[in-house]
Amino acid sequence: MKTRRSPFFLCLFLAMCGSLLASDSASTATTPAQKPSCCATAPAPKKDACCAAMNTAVFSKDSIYQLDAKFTTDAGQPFTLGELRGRPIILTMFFASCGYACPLIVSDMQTLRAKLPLEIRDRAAFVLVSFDVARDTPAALAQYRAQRSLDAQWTLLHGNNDSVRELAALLGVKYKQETDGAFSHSNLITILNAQGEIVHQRTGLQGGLDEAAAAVH
Ligand SMILES: [Cu+2]
Repeated sequence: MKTRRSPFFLCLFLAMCGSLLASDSASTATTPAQKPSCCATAPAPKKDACCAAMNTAVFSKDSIYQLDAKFTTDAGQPFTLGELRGRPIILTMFFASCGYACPLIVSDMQTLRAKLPLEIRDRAAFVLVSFDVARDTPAALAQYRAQRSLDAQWTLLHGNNDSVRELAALLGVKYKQETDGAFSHSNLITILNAQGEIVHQRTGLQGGLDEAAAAVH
């Protein structure tokens, strides 16, 4: 008995082929992927899934856009890192109740922002991702945004354990919750290019902001 293949399975097949190609060869990182026909023709929910898979295929394995990690903004909206694609990113992983290092890092990100030429500053995305998945709920992050007067150019993200660990591994961020609930963690400001690849990291809590600003394009 013959069955007709549905557009959904065709879409899935094309998406899988795209992923395989991306992991097999670094050369695919710079070659734009063929746009599966399903992206143009499938109904909305399938189109999104298909195109999301296609988009991961055009970036190198070092790009944060290879991650399928899902986050929630401080406004309670679902968010994937792919939404920042095409913009330079200044990103830090942090926790909102940190009493020392994280407030200094956020201040440094604000200083760095002021150092950027206006044209770059307008395009840049400033991102804070919390590794305190239990306490830094979207509501807690919204409170942090208000406290620190962070405007719409800042994206504050809550994620589950897997998403946060996946991102931390890619960025080289280490963190560990201590018995008092606070975290010991790397002090890193990461600069990513429009393709989501790391171009610079400011390590520690002092200096290096001119170099970091120069890396933002
Ligand atoms: Cu901290």
